[in-house]
Amino acid sequence: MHIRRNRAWEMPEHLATPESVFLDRRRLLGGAAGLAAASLIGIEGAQAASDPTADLYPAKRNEAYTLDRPLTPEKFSADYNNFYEYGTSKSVLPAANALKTRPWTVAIDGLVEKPMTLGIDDLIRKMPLEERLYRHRCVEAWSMSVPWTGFPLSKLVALAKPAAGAKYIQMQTFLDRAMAPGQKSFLYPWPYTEGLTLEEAANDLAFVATGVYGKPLANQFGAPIRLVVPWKYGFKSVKSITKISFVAERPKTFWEGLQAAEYGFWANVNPAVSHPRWSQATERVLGTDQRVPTLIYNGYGEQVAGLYKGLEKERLFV
Ligand SMILES: Nc1nc2c(c(=O)[nH]1)N[C@H]1C(S)=C(S)[C@@H](COP(=O)(O)O)O[C@H]1N2
Ligand SMILES: [Mo]
Repeated sequence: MHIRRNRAWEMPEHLATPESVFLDRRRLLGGAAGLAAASLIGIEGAQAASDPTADLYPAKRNEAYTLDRPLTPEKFSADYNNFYEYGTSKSVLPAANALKTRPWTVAIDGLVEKPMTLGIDDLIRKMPLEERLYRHRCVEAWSMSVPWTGFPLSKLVALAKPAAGAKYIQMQTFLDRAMAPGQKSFLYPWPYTEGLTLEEAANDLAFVATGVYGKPLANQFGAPIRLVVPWKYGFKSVKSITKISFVAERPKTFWEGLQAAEYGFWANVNPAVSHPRWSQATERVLGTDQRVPTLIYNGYGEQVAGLYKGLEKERLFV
């Protein structure tokens, strides 16, 4: 296969969108409040006009998580989304305006000391928000690099206090057919469900995002709270979470339920293991005309490869 010599991933980090751009935009939105925000829906997607946590953004960037490639400009990543609750095309932005993100609760149940239901704003304010630049590699062989704001998943696990016997966490998206027309389709095993082992959830890279591009998450990114696990294919990063269950058995995920031969539980990125219907060797960089080589664990092997010692017989890369 012909691979372009022009390797975007070798460009220095200073080409990433500077934080000042986010700051300016934030000031703009904050100043004129609801109306200005509403008039921007066409470009950036809906955000709760009076988001009660908007003052927390932009959060300070954690310089331990930076990139070897430029950030994807928001105009591309905010209008090229997978969010099947709002349709199976990439242009879900207008449809996702129907997602109501307040009031919103996240239930924590299963094998925990005490099950609880947290209001989203209380939860966000309890957590130490920071910004991280992460790569994202969709199983469909496209990729992007975005500045998420959020907190380590390990902090949420600590808050939940898992009980003895808990081995996995299962995370679910809301289920509301009136709010999400895609959920009227009986072709899919709604609600969208994903899972991780507790060891994966404890890894420093496992992140819970409540914002992106220096603002609260726009709806199409999975507002108001989503998972981000950048060493795995994008479908593991479940959006718009309402329930987190601590369980003893490996949970059955949405895509496994749909097509187990093609989408497994582990779904770690690996250029050497093809999807049954296409190669995973390279990826198209969103917003460019470039294809670049895909890296094992999406370039995060140093941080996560150790999680899979002794599991070599499993389908780690599907
Ligand atoms: N609830 C839900 N979460 C989801 C999806 C979805 O359809 N529904 N799509 C997944 C897939 S395939 C990808 S690649 C990412 C896309 O995230 P983005 O739209 O923010 O780029 O979300 C993941 N999380
Ligand atoms: Mo994806």
